[in-house]
Amino acid sequence: NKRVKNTRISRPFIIGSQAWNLDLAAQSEPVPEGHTKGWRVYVKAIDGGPEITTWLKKVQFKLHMTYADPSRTVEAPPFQIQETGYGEFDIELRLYFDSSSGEKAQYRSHRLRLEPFGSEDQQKQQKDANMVTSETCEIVEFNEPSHDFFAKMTAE
Ligand code: SLL
Repeated sequence: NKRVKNTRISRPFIIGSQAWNLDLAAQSEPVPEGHTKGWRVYVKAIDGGPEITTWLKKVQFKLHMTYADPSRTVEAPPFQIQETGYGEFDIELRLYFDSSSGEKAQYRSHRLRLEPFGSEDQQKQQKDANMVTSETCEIVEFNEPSHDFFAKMTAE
């Protein structure tokens, strides 16, 4: 599986989280003591952007060590974890690529935000919607990709 010289493939994608206040009376499942927020963290394509499933095969999310099983692996889309909790922390992500690529996993970090942030207007919107969304646009780069992987990526 030779490499394609002087070539780089770049793809944008999103790492994000959403958090909301739990309505403890309305929960169907019991919520652990002290947990006030629901949240999810995800890796996804940009709306209208290129697919990520061509290159992304698995995501490992490493949560705060206060979680019973902090290392969560998702092997198919949606690449997402949903949880409840009380505190903000940095989530460590490891992205695993299509096996034809021969690429090593790449590391990313995402700050889980539970409280409204940004300008006053933005905070008001987040409060009114009971939804704090925090997303960053990321780019993954494959330098001198393998022939097989290059073929897959350019066949999209
Ligand atoms: C803080 N430095 O104090 C952070 C720590 C801990 C987050 C946040 C619950 C875990 C569980 C949870 O939200 N942990 O009960 O399983 O703000």
